[in-house]
Amino acid sequence: MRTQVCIIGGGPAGLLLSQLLHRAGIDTVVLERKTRAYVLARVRAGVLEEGSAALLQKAGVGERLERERILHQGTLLSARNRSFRVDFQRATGKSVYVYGQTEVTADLYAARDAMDGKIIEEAGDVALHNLESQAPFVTYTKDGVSQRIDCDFIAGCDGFHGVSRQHIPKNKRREFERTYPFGWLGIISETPPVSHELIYANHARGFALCSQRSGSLSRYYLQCAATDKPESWSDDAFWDELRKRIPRDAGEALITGPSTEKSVAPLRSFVSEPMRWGTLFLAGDAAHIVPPTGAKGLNLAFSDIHYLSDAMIAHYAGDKAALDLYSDKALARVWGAIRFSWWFTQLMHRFPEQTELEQKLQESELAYLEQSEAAKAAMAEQYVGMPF
Ligand code: RFL
Ligand code: PHB
Repeated sequence: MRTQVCIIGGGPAGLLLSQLLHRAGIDTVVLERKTRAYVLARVRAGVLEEGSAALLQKAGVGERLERERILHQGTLLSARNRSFRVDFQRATGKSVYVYGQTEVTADLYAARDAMDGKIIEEAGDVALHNLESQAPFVTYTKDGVSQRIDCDFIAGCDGFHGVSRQHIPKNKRREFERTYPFGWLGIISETPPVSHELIYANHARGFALCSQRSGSLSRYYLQCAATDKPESWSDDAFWDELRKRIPRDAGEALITGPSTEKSVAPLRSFVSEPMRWGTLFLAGDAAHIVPPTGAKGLNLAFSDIHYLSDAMIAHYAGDKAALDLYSDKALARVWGAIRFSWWFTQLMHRFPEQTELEQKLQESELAYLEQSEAAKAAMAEQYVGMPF
């Protein structure tokens, strides 16, 4: 088989790239290791920046998003069971949208199907070849048979555990990493959200987050030990702990119910540079990971795809230098989000080795954020997303 761009990974980054290139008349094939049902069942991000929503509109997949998204003009931050508000709209003139990653992925699959997009599910043993030549190719197995795709370019959109990044020689790649000494235990419950706006709570017992998917579906998270197993947390234990960490009025109003999903996610900051090697271009979690505190992961994957799709479209239109700028442009925005996510994670979590001095500094910074419009504006500007 031959295509122009072979895309490894059928997550949000890979699907959006395929869709944007297709609309510009560029042929793609997407290779996904898992089944579509598996990809669609993965519960992950919930917050979209306006820029991400605009990109989905541009890709022609914004119709349901436009109807169902929930506009959030601010967020609540809480310390010691007392909350204050950061008004995004007032500080930046921008808002964010709550619209689940599961919905985004479903919309992208539907759009690719409607245009007869080539998505090969359950592609095993994916390997990339001849990356430094003009004639790269990808091999994989499907139903036990080996296959080959020849192409002009390969987009590595296969997430943090994917194979693409590993094809960049170790001595040409620099990795920057920090693993945080805790995880997030997340649940979904078919209960109305405790608050219209998200609540990010700093508490001596650990961080908590109240989020949502709709008026009747809630998403809550608790900071937990990285080694905790979701099975060892009963629903009752989860609700009791959440109530202790969030603002008092929210704790009293909290409506609980059985969880329909429960999982523990590790927290990590990670960047792999450069994001291009020969004919291979990395995008999304394949190149970088942020802790979820700033709600940046999916949005960063989308800004990479904005830069990459523009560069590929310009390349095929005759601008042979366009692709050379991709890695630097994407990395500049990536480092901004890495820094913001690290800052917000440091501010809101309880670290096992935290000294009393560090705790006082954290309290003081939260107090400053509460009092200072300038500090709120800086936080809001980054939360709603820097322009791209
Ligand atoms: P994905 O979604 O991991 O998709 C990669 C795809 O590649 C496939 N794959 C392979 N395919 C073929 N061959 C191989 N060898 C392959 N290896 C892997 C995988 O099966 C998969 O389908 O990466 P992508 O597309 O870059 O998208 C990134 C986002 O999924 C991620 O950044 C966000 O989910 C992060 N994130 C959040 N981001 C936000 O912007 N806002 C949020 O509110 C937010 N909350 C979160 C999050 C991530 C979380 N977890 C579980 C890590 C909350 C959580 C709890
Ligand atoms: C979510 O709803 O899953 C969510 C929201 C905000 C975050 C992280 C996750 O910062």
